[in-house]
Amino acid sequence: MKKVLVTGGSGLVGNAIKTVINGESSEDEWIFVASKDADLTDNNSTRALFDRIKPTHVVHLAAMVGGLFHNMNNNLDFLRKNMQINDNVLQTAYEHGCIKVISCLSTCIFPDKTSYPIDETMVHDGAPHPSNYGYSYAKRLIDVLNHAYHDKHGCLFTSIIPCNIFGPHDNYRPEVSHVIPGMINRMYQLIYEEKSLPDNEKVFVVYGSGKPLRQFIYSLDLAKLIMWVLDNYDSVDPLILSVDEENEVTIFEVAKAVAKAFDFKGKLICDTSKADGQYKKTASNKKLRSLLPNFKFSAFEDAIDASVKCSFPQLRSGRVCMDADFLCYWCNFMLGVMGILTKVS
Ligand code: GFB
Repeated sequence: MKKVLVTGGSGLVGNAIKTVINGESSEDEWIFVASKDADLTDNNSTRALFDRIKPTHVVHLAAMVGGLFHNMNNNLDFLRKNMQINDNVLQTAYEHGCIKVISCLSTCIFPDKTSYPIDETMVHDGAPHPSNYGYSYAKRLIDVLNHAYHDKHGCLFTSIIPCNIFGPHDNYRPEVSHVIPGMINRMYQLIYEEKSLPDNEKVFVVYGSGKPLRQFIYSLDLAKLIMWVLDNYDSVDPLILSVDEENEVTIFEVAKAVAKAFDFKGKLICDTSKADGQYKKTASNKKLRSLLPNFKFSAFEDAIDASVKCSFPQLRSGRVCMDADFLCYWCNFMLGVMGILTKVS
């Protein structure tokens, strides 16, 4: 039986793992911790957490995260906070003899000037996009640390590299959020809070040109893949967890999918005074497909629809980033109704 510590357990991916586990019988023990349980930028607090939990395995999701605009304005904090968190967690996991640690990176860490599609061998081949160099270098260092712990102590510390993630329990705060929760929150405000205009005269603003391309993985699909990696992937080398290349969409197509989910009757326009960020970060999932050829990703529009419906309690309550148990119940109910909760085959 594994005793699995999930750091960042109250976030988007942490809650998705909780939702998937609720739907499965597992003999393993899972402990989800949030920043209120331990300050992982502090070494003693990290040690105290591991002394208390004594995990055999760690799914390390805790990090300072955010969308393009939050990264652009805070590269130093993203770099320093994430370096501290990652060094504390990996060193303490080593001191506790943890059998396996899976850390979560992101496809934004790859070089900006590169050939496509990107694959796992290209992590360190050049500078990342200037909008998120802080986050990117801190996350790249995890891969370096994983190899160093393996070389010196034989540790099985590995990493996954998801593409952009979205789903229930996301952070909707516009100033820090990623594009999908940011749009969901702004569309919600426009439809339900903006009373001065009839619906068909309302205008939704897409930040940037709408042309950048992104691959988006639904948090519940990612959760299932993380659980598969925990039991089946025993390499220190990183593994990209992304939808197929042909499922890449433009930011404007994302806006259209969100508008459809809200049944928005108004107009979509682009505000090119806002930054576009990286044009694309097209990632190959060939390695994943060689290991799990039949994995079925949720259809993008269905997942957007579910994410919009799951966001209502949070947005209606005005608490744009919370992780109350009520949400788990509401989302399980919604996801059950939409038949989204299925097993990895
Ligand atoms: O998810 P996002 O913020 O980050 O997406 P990245 C940014 C793209 O969406 C840009 C456009 O092209 C924005 O112009 N966009 C349109 C919006 N409307 C909105 C909105 O309401 N909010 C936001 N945030 N964007 C991040 C990295 O890059 O990807 C992070 O900076 C992390 O470190 C994350 O890796 C997964 O995809 O550009």
